[in-house]
Amino acid sequence: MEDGVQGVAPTSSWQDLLAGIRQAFSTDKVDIDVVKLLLSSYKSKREDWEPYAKFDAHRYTRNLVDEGNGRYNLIILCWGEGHASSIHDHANSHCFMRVMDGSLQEVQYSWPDSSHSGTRPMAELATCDLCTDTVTYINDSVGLHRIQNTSHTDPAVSLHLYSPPITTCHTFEQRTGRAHSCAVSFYSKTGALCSNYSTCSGSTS
Ligand code: CSS
Ligand code: FE2
Repeated sequence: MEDGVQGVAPTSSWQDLLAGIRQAFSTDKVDIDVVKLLLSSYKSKREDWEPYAKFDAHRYTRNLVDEGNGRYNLIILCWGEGHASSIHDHANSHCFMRVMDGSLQEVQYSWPDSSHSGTRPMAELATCDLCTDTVTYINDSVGLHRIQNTSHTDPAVSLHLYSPPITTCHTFEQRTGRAHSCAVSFYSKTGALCSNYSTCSGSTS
């Protein structure tokens, strides 16, 4: 495993991580660096998160780990080979992410220019390859993004923390910048499958 923050090997257990996050969100003030450090400090063991890692053959899944007293949601996302999200915002929430297995690619975009709304291709800001154990952060001031598992042979799993919890976001058409409102849902909650699943992952145009 690669070293964690500033060359220090991760030491925290899954229980430490869950308790540390609960503590970090015990007040309304979110310290982004503290949460990133908590996620980096976790020494990943597959048996901790695998009970939540439920895959679908056709699209990525969102699996609720912890409702976080209503202040945040901790979610395991499962990405089959070639699966991708739409370009999306984060509904004014913080979005923290750690890759638990495999690799993912993040492509960041700027917000569409409102004076050309719905008529111009979206501008790419950056592309990052996120290997196992990478921790990243985004919010709406940073921009929009798409996450994708570009591998044709390996699945990927990532742990996401959204605060406040996201129930509705916007997806964006890459070719036009046109936005659509989208309700998000869970494929499973604390290990039990849900019905009526929707990821908003359909629009990749
Ligand atoms: N925001 C997407 C995943 S990429 S951060 C989602 O929660 O479905
Ligand atoms: Fe996202």
